This record gives sequence, structure tokens and C-alpha cells, in this order.
Amino acid sequence: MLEAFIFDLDGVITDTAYYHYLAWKKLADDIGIDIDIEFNESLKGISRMESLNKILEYGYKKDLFSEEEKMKMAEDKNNYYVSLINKITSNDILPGIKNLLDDIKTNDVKIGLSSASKNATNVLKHLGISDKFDFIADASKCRNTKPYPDIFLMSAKGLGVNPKNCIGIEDASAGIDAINSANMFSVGVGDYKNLKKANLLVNSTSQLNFKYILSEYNKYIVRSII
Ligand code: B16
Ligand code: MG
Repeated sequence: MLEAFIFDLDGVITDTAYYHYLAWKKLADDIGIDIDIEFNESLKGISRMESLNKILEYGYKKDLFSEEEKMKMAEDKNNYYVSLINKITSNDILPGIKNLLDDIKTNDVKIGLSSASKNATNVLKHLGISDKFDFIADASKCRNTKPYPDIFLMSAKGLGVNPKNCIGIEDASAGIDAINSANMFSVGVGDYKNLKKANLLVNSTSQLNFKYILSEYNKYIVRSII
């Protein structure tokens, strides 16, 4: 029996993934590292410090900065990111998401949020949809980040549901791995190239239809019983 939908935030509910990219790009430019939108794919779903380390490694500058300097860089990136997200409104909710949230509620299924972002609560507030969520997992309290299952298991626990009865939705490869490891049904939004391990894949959020996802989830459950 389906008990909950658990959402990723950046790239699923709203396109903050692009703002993360702009903020990292600005920082990388300042220290002479050239990153592009393709490289940014590898930063999706992973934490702020892990992202910074990946960028430094990519630019062969991993050992050039002290921990203190790296903390300052991450803080600068976040300040710029926050200035960008402070401008978002309900118009920035991705297509299909509002309807999906409403349909989930109408069908008495719970809704959780499992974002790696420490800015998640602020983003939801700006989008005006905080009240749709029955539980928001706190990324700062999560020891192992995506691709580990912890943040999805945290939501299942907070919602009081069995992970096996949950559907997780993600746009990042690390996130799909996290959902699969949590023993949930994974729905990927984006390219096959990045999300081949998803149980169900759609190209864009506008294809995230409640009835369609539910029917694919039910088929998956039947297949796993046989
Ligand atoms: P912050 P998600 C993730 O959010 C982003 O995809 C990732 O790019 C970002 O580094 C991470 O949040 C941490 O975000 O710096 O705001 O704490 O996709 O898991 O919702
Ligand atoms: Mg994401």
C-alpha cells in the first residue's frame, strides 16, 4: 500500500539547481576554474562542501586551500545563492508539481521532503508551499548525504511510514541511488544518461502525473512479489 511521496527539492519542485550552478560558477571563475553546465550535473544532490571539493579537484586545486579558506568559499557561494533564491516566488514552481501535490493530498497519501539543501525550508517558504509537506527532513542533521539513503529514511521515519511503501522523486543520479538504497520506488526526472537506475523515468516534471506514477508503482510491486 502506498503511504507517502518523498520529494527532492532542487531540480524537482523548483529549478534552484540552476541557481546553485550560477553561484558555483561565480566562485569557480574567481579562483580560475572553468566549470560548465555538464560538470554541474555531478554536483546535483550532493552537499555544499562535497560540491566545493569536487570543483577544486576538477581544477587541480584541491590542496591549495586551508579548511578555513574552504569554509569561507562555501559561505560566499551560499550568500550569493541565497541572494538569488530570495527572489523566487510561486511562479518558480516547476510545471505539474502543484497538481501532483494536490492529487497526493486528495488521495490521503503523505508528503515528505528529502533535500540535501540547508536552504530547503527557506525555498519552500518563497514558493508558498510549505504547508503541503507533512515532514521536512533536516539536511544539517543527516550524517551521510546522498547517495546514502539516510535523508530518505529520515523522511519515512518522520512521516511514520514504511520505506517500502514510499515513492521518491529525484533529478540527480546520487538521489536515485539514495532512494533505491532506501528500498523505495524511484522516479527520475531528466535524462536517461544520468538517471538510468530509476524505476520510472520521465523527461520533465510536467509528466509527473499522480495516476500514472501510481499505476507504475503498483506494477512494480506486483512484479517484485512474483
Ligand atoms: P545547500 P537537493 C541539493 O539539493 C542540491 O542539488 C545540491 O546541488 C546542493 O549542493 C545541496 O542541495 C546543498 O545545498 O548549499 O543549499 O545546503 O537536490 O537534494 O534538493
Ligand atoms: Mg535535486
